[in-house]
Parts: sequence; structure tokens; C-alpha cells
Amino acid sequence: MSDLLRRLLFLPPAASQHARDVDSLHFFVVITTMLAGLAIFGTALAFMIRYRRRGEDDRTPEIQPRHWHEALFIGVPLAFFLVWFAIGYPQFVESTRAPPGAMDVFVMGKQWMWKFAYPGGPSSLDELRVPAGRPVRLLITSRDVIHSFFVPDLRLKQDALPGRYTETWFQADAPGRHQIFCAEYCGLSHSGMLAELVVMKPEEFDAWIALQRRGLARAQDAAAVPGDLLAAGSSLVEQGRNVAAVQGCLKCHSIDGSRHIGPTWRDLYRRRERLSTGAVVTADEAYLTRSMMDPAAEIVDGYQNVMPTYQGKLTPPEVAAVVEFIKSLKTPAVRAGPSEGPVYESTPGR
Ligand code: HEC
Ligand SMILES: [Cu+2]
Repeated sequence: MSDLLRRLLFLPPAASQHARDVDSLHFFVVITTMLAGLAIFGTALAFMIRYRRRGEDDRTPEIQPRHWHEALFIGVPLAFFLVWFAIGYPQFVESTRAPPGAMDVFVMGKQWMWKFAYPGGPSSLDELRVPAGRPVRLLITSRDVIHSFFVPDLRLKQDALPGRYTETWFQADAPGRHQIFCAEYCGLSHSGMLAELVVMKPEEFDAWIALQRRGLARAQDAAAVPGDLLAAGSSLVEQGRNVAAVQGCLKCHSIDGSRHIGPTWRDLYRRRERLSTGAVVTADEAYLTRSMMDPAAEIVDGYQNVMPTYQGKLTPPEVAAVVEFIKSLKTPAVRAGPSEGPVYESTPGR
């Protein structure tokens, strides 16, 4: 049934549960509006015949609709709307909250390509590799204009905004390849801003990312170019540490838990932070980015509004690196040594 509808509506294959849920909602909306449209059309046709003018002196009497007519006209569409909302809203909420343990991938759009950075530092251009059957959280930003990350097969579309992070997540069903588009007109080669999502068997993905990390380590040993804050080869966390040191963040922020001119970065990530307005926010990626771009907008309770803005001073990749650095400053819970195999940055508390 849904396969038939999918073909009738020219929809691409659905590569995740989320895609199937979106399709169900889509089919439901299309079918109910078609039925309602047909019913209105049918009624109009029946009335045309039944109440046609039968003679020269045939006059229509004035008709006043009854109250229950009015109630029906308002109530039925409203009921439909509420049903759509009841199906659609939970889907929307689910699509914005990655499950705990999702693997984080940083996505950066730029004219006219997509760059992906994986946990531990490896990155790739115009090709996003992910394991099948595991949740992947995308932290999306742009380094120039607004782009939009769009994977039709996953029914996934999220804007990429300069100086800000947006997030979304997905879990692909099975190994395969899917087209990625930019869905926000962004300049001359917008239509060529293509990338590919490669869903791999989980074992193959683990092997691939391990290989990438080893390659990185070797490149690091071969000495990174001094002076380049985002030296190719160093991990995001390392890059973030450099950026923070060079930009002078560490003059005001400590990383050891002690209070300085600004709050410490130790255990800052996902901390519940009380603001001077009394509001409490969770220090997630979006908050950390805002804190650098527009520090005056949210002042941490008990601190002065003295932090300068870094809008325009930090490039989006540098911001991503600092965010990763801050995220790495977690006091470890009791944990036995470095574990074997891939370690995914997880998102506790979600
Ligand atoms: C002149 C001192 C100073 C410098 C330099 C500075 N900050 Fe801050 N920062 C502060 C103060 C004070 C606050 C708390 C008040 C506020 O929220 O604006 C703060 C708040 C923050 C917060 C929110 C912290 C929290 O606990 O919620 C982040 C994140 C942050 N800064 C990042 C940075 C980064 C990244 C840099 C360097 C690129 C930097 N800061 C440079 C003084 C500074
Ligand atoms: Cu674009």
C-alpha cells in the first residue's frame, strides 16, 4: 500500500524509520485532503443538478444556514488539523532529539561543498560515511552563506547557518548510497553542491574510521605546519586547544575547574547554567557557540559582561574545534583505562 503510494507520488525510497514516518504523515494528509476535495466537488455537482434553475420565474429563496451547519464547517477541518498535528508534532520533536550514544559528526557547508568531521578528528569532503543501524547526530554549520543539508532518502533537511550550529539526527537502515543536496539557493554553483551519504556495515565503518585515525596520527607525527591553528592532521580537540590559547580565551577561562574572570570550562559541556536573568540553560553546542558569537546575550549568573565577541574573529571550523575542546574537558567518571575499539563522543543526559 505505502509502496504503491510512494510510487504514485514519485517519492524516493525511504532509508530510515524516520523517512517512513514522514511518508505516513504525508500519505495521510494527501489522502484526507483528496477525499475532502472530492466530497466538496461531489456536493457542488449534486447541488448544481438538484437546485438548477427550472424556469424563467424560478427564484431561489434566501436560505439561512443552521447553527449546526456552521459548527460542522468549522469543526471538521479543525478535527483534521488536530489529527495531523497529533501525528506530526511528536515526529518533529523526535527528529530534533538525538538518542543518547549517537555518534556526532560535524557538518560544514561552504560554497560549494560539504565537509564532514568525525569523532577523533578524521574528516572527509563531499562524502559522509556512517554505520548502518546506529544513530548519528549531525552538528551543522556554514562558513559563508546559508545552506541547507538535504538527504531526500532520509526525509532529512536542516539549514546550515554561518556562526551557529543546528542539529539533527538520523539512523540509516541498511548499507547503501544516498544523494545529499544543498536545498537553499547559495550562489552560482548551488546545484552542484552535491555530496554522498555512504552507509556502511557497522564493522566496516569501525574499520574505516580506525584506519582514518591511524592515518591522522601518522600525519601528526610528521609534524603539523607550525602557526596553522587548524593544522591538518591534528584532532579537533587539539586544534581547539590551540585556538583557545592563541585567541586568549584561557586568560579568562580555566580548564581545571577554578573560577577566573570567566567560568571554568571543566565540565562545562551539558552543565545546567544559571543566567543573570534567572533562566537556566543547558550548555550544549548551540549555547557554547552563542556564548562566543554574542556573549552579552546570555550572561552567566555571578559574572561580569566583559567577554568580547568572537563573531568574525573565529572561523566556523575554529568554533567547532573550540566546542570539541570544551566538550573534552570532562572529569572522567570512574572508568577503566582507554577502551579498545572506537569511542564515540556520546551525549549524556539525552
Ligand atoms: C576578557 C575575558 C574573557 C575572554 C578573553 C574570553 N571570555 Fe568567555 N567569558 C568571560 C566571562 C566573564 C564569561 C561569563 C559572562 C558571560 O556569560 O558573558 C564568559 C563566558 C563564556 C562562555 C559561557 C560559559 C558558561 O559557563 O556558560 C563560553 C563558552 C566562553 N566564555 C567561551 C570563550 C571562548 C571560546 C573564548 C576565546 C575565543 C573566550 N570565552 C574568551 C570572559 C572571557
Ligand atoms: Cu549551498
